[in-house]
Parts: sequence; structure tokens; C-alpha cells
Amino acid sequence: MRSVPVLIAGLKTRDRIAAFAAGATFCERRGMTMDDDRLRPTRRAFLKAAGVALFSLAAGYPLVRALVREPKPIEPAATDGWALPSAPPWPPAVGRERRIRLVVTRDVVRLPGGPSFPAFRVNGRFPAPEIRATEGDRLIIDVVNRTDAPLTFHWHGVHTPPAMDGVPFVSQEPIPPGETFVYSFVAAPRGTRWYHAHVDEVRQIPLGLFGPFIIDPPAGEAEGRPEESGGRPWEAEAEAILMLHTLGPDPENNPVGALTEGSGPVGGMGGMMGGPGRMGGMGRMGGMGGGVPPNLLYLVNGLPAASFPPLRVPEGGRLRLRLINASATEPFWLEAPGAHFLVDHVDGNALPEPVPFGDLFLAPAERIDAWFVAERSGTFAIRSKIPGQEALRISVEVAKADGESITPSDRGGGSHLPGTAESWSYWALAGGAGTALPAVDRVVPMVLSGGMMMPVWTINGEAYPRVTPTRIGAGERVRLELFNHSMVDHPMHLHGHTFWVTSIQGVPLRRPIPKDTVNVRPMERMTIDFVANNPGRWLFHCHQLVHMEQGMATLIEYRKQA
Ligand SMILES: [Cu+2]
Repeated sequence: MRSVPVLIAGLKTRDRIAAFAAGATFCERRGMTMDDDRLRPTRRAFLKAAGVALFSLAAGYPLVRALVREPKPIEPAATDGWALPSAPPWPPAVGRERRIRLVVTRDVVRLPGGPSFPAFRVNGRFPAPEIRATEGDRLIIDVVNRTDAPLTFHWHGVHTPPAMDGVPFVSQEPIPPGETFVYSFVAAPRGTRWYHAHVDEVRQIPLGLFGPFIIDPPAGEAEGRPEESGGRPWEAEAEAILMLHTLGPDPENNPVGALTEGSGPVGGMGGMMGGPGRMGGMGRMGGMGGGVPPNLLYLVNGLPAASFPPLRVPEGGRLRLRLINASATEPFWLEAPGAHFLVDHVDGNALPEPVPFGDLFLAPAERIDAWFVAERSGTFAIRSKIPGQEALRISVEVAKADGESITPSDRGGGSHLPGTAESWSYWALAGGAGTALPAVDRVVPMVLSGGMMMPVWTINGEAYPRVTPTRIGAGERVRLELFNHSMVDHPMHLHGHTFWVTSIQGVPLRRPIPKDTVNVRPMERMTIDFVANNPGRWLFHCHQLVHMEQGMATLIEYRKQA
């Protein structure tokens, strides 16, 4: 198990605090790891002091706002030839009508080798069953609430009308026990979406109210695949939808397994997320009482990972993975020694070209579609690189193809050879730096803060639901300037729209990344751009659900048309 790299500047503690106060970015790769004892005393003192600094700043939002306007953001200029789509296809052509019935019940779930606990089932399934649709289908979904709890469903990544979006008291009233709500919307855009509860999320999602929602392209519109660039076709394809999620060891009383739930702040240091970062940010704080909450259960499609059957790659074939991070709080950083991943979609959205990675990082609510590329036949393990997540391990058995190489170089060109697979980062996903940001019509700062001294997380100093909606105009190209002014990751999700990550730490990206959830690392700045093409009131929030419950959400509202 490799150590998580720590990114830290070679500054004295006092200088670092000063850097904080100036809103400066001071992260610098030094190749140190948390196993490096030289770092520890300094880091403790730094974090303690930084906590005080952040707390005092959080108490005075105008000060934060003033600080984060410096240095000035990059001015929009001539683009690299990439621009936000000016007329996205909305609404899509409507095809057949399909009726789906989802009956939600409460029932005891007994995990093999694990605890029994009262959970939620949908149509008898834990977690909820897959919804599979074709882009353009008119879906009419009856959600029947046969539980004792009010609930809603949110169709994550699907561009529904606002009234069908499932946000309680924004889209709709929660569905009371015993009642049915009929959702109706067009299945679009195509890709790996998912659906989940949006009331009392820290309980209802871990306890089973989530499922995959796969929207296929219409027949005859299959998306570009590697072999179509000249290689031979594959004999067989297997697809595995893998929903990864976590439960606390006592799911009934503490579904997210937060370290200190019921006894003070939750999700502070315990929510520290490790993972790769190229453009700044800090790793998990090992040895500081933080890190992965202990004794978490790691589930794959509702089964403990140890009970999950091996995935099989057919002889002469290949395996497509649709990975969904459904955990309320935990990121996953996956590797498969001896194999690599050819990533062609993120959050269900197609990349301009597939990118090979040696590992994959998924913050809560993120999805990755990737081909599993083995260099030989045999048994492989997809496992987490995050210390403490050793229990997360999925076997992959690659059948032997008679006397035939199974390297992808025979199939789709040499650019995806295993040796070229990089470690995961948005930076690598985007192909590195571009030269300029695309033009937009409106720029909205979003400062993510809070959490160190009290269980409150804020956007622009406000905790949901006491927020001032951001007003935008239909048809505008909108840029959200995210600044994570805290010491933990925040996977930020925009409802109702696809956005493009256009810059990280002030550096424009060569190929902006199409997403609906983006992980913003500590002290990181990021711009995300979207076209305002779905009028209504929309939630923008952190998908670390403890942060969300503790206020990290806001509203983006279209102005009424004159
Ligand atoms: Cu967060």
C-alpha cells in the first residue's frame, strides 16, 4: 500500500497562516508522505492554528468574499477553439412512453458476514434496482412510499424539469408515508446516471435508497468506441455496473459511520479525504485521529465486497465498468495491479477521446465509465489505494484467449499501452493546460468553507436553507468560480445541468471536462461553466452528505422572463 502524497509548502507555520489570510494558494508538491515524521509536529501546529483562522474568517463572510477576489480571476479571452455549446439539444426528441413503478418499503437486510439492520428496499431490492432507458424515452415513474418516512427521489445527472428533480421544498413536497408521487420526464442525456433519495440523505441513501440509472443512446447511435478507430472488433463484451457504498458498523444508529455522530461535530477531520492531486490540495491526515472512519462496511451493489462474486471477462472479450460512488462520505481510489483502465466517460458524459489511467479516483456521487484492460489472462483485483479501505476489493477473472495476445494494442492502436497509463487527476483527464478560458456571460464566486470548529458548512458564508439564491438568466453561459476555503474535499453537484470544468488553480484546461459533480480539494480554485438551458430553481451542493446536512448547499434560480 503506497502512502498518500502530502502536498505542502516549505513555509514556516506562521507564514502559512499568513498565506491563508491572504487567500493565497501555497500548496506545492514536495514528494513527502505522511510516513515522513518530519512533517508531523509542524502539521499539527499548522492545522490547529489554521482551524482558528478559518473559524474566524467563516464568521465574517464579507471579509472572506473580499479576500477571495484577490488575485483576480483570469479574464475570458480567445479560446483554444473550445466553447460552451451555444444551443444544446434540449428538449431532446421524445420517443416511446414507459411506465415504471418503484415501491419503497422498509425491511431488515442481513448482510452476509455482517450486521442485520432495518433498511430501505425498492421493489424488494437493496439497494434500488437499475433503471435502464433509451435517450428520449418519456418516463413516467410512480414512486409508492410504503415506509414510515417522507422521501423523494432525485435523478442524478438527468436533466429533468425542476418540478421533477426531487429536492424537498424546492421541487416538491416530500412524498408522505402511504402516498404515491408520479415523476414524469424525458430520459436525457445519455450516460451513467443514478437515482437516490433527497430527504434525510445521510440515513436514506446509505440504507439503500439509491440505484443505477443508465440511459442508452438511441439504436443506431452507438457512441464511438476504441475499436472503431481501426482495430479489430471484440468477440464479446461484458458490462458491470458497480455501485460502491459504505455503511457504519452500526447501520441502524449511525448509517454513515461518522466518527463522532451524536457527540459533537461530524465530518470534520473524520471527513478528510485522501487521493491524488496534481494541482494542489492535501492528502488524508494520517496519524491525526482522522482518516477513514474505522470498521466501515464496503459494499458493492449492496453486498459486502468480500461476498461480491468475481467479474468475468469473456474469452477474447473485454469488460466495461460503470463505476458509481454511492457512498455518503467516502471517496474511493481504485487500482488493479497488472491492468489499467481506459476511461471514456466521466459522470456519464463522453470524453473527446479515451484516456488510459493506472488508477481511478471517485469522490462521492462521481461516476467513471472505463474499459478494464488486462495485460494477460488470469485473476486480478480492483482494490482501493486509500489506507483503511483494504476491505474494498473486487476480483476480476480474465479468460484466456487461445494463443492470442489480449493487449489492446492489437485492437485499437498503440496509444493505450499499459505503460502509458497515468495516475488519476482531472488535470490528466483534461490533457493538461490550455491557453485561455472560454467566454461566458456571468461569473459567480462560490466560496466553500466551514467545518473546522463547529458542524456548519457554508457556501459564500451561508448555510442552507438560509441562503440567498444566485440569479441567472436563461440562455446565459454561467461560470461558477469555486474556491475551497477549507481543509477537506467537497464534491460539488449542480442539479439539472451538465457543466464543464474549465480551469484548476487558475490554469485553463485543454479539454474541459463534462461533469455534474466535481471534487474540489482543500484550498483549490476551480471554474465550472454551464449553459443556462433548463429554467427553474436548482440546488448546488456538496455531495459529502454530512457536509450537505450541515449546510453546504445553495440555490441557483433563473430570473423570470420579461
Ligand atoms: Cu463538502
